[in-house]
Amino acid sequence: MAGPTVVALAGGVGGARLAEGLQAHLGSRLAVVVNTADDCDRHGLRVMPDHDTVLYTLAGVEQAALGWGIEGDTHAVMDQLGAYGEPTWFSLGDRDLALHIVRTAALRKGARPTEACLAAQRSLGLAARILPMTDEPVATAVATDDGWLEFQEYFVHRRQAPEVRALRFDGIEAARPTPEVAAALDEAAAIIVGPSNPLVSIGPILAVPGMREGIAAARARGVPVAAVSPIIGGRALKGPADRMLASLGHESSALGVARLYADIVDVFVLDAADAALAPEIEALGVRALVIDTVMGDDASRALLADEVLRLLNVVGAA
Ligand code: FO1
Repeated sequence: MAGPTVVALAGGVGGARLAEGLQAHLGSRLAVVVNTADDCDRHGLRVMPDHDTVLYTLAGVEQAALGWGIEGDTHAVMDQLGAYGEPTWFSLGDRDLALHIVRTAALRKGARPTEACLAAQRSLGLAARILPMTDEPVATAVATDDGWLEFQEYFVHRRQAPEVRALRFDGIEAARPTPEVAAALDEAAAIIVGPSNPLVSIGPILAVPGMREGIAAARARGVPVAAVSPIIGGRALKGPADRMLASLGHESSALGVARLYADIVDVFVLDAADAALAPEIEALGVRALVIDTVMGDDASRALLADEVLRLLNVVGAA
């Protein structure tokens, strides 16, 4: 390991894109802790969407337009599954399925999810490590006017249409950070909360018993912790975070998100569009850093990562 570790917490697409910028600077010094509460069984295979979104993004093969899945993937298996009467609303590409087949086989032989995921990362030649937040099963359930829904039923099948009335992370009480996550937090030189959904992507990670304590212990050792706002101008760049914040009683703004993180971060990074919120964020006891956070392309992702690392005084390997 060339130098200290930077630990990023990430969920889906937004967090994956910042992780890509961080990997460009840090290589094997980056560990990305990912949410596993979106994981699901499809056609008898274990799918880990947030891990896989970060995996494909760090490998540079993700579907650029969508953020998940593999660019140029085909869907012959999905089409044939439909012919056998299987549901096809959760679309799995042929190349994506290869990962689910290999990972499910490893799990059946007794491997931990972390071990199966690290093996896939090595196969794809990743420099950074992607660490599932826990190896115990955790599943997000979403309360709507149609009752409790499994996460992918809400997110994909219902296209995030229902208003979210409450969230549940089933299994969270029995979950613990993996040994790999605990070690990464112990050796962290900086911790970065990515611009992912604070409620259903970062929320489950922070809800793992012991996770907040691990972050607090790092801070007590002087490790800087920063969060990047996923909300810009009151809107989420992608996904339902803005509506979910509102329907669950939070302010749908960078300030609303800062309030959720105020007890675990030293710095809150917000977009120039929200500069006016900086004084109220600083009133929370958090330093507000205003920069251009919209990561349109690889260059801007690396730039945001560079800014955040400079802010955290962690000089990139480059
Ligand atoms: N999102 C969709 O909106 N439609 C899909 O059909 C879909 C399939 C899919 C397959 C594998 C995978 O890793 C992710 C997939 N996603 C799909 C995205 C996924 O629902 C979200 O990325 C996360 O669960 C939310 O962060």
